[in-house]
Amino acid sequence: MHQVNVDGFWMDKTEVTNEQFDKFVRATTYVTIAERKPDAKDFPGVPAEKLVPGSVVFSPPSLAELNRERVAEGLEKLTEVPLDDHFLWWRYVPGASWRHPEGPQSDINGRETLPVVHVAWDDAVAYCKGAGKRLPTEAEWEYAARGGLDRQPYVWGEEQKPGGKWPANIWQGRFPTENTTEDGFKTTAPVATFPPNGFGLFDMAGNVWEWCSDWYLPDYYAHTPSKNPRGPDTSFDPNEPGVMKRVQRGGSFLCSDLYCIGYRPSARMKSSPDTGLSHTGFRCVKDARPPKS
Ligand SMILES: [Ca+2]
Repeated sequence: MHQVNVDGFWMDKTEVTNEQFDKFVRATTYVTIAERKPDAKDFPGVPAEKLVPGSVVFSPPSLAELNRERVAEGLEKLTEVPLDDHFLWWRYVPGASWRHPEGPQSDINGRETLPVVHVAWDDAVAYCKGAGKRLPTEAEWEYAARGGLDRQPYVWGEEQKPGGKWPANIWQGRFPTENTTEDGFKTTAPVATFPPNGFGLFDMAGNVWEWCSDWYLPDYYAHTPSKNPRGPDTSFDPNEPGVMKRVQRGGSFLCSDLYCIGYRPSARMKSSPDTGLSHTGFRCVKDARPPKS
């Protein structure tokens, strides 16, 4: 923990919605990464028939399904889905994209006020640019999330569930197989469904993860410059060496206190910039004053 200062900035009150993203795409004919055919030279060794546009969708196995597979492989039955293997609940779905969040048969009709998902970092940057804004730095994001509170575990304060009510769209139940939807939502919620933080910003905890502009290094954040830290010049994730990653913040509807507790304002996440996921979105910021030239 250390103190940093950030210059004044404005931040979108909500995550960017499907409706907002749709307007941007119509105006610019922008095509998101999930909708583009993957380039063979970026995926050496992958057979041509597998190089199809798509995105990664949350698709948890049931314990029974998992055990059927394990028995077939001669492995012991499990009593819970293990939490150390995220490949168990993430699946690459051909045709999945922001327009088709669960795959080609799904669409966003009636989901106008839900946060846009399956947007890669480059897609988020393109949207912000088109809006005359930019992605927040990780430090800006955390400052904004805390909403004026000092060193509190949650963006709303100290108690996890004040007054017995969940103040954010996160996961209740045994992740990833049991979602009790105690907070009212199984997946994403319309933006601004839950109360805002002290700065009037909605969903700074939960709903969807939000891209930041910074590259990810595990130890950078503990030793940043004290003035307007902008992230390291390079990226390294010890869990996946060789894959450059950008920072994400805020947690999502999939964050459980049994697993990542990613909805705390101190929690960090990272993902490769070309990856869209069904729980990842973003919001933009704008400098309060143009920088002096
Ligand atoms: Ca969020």
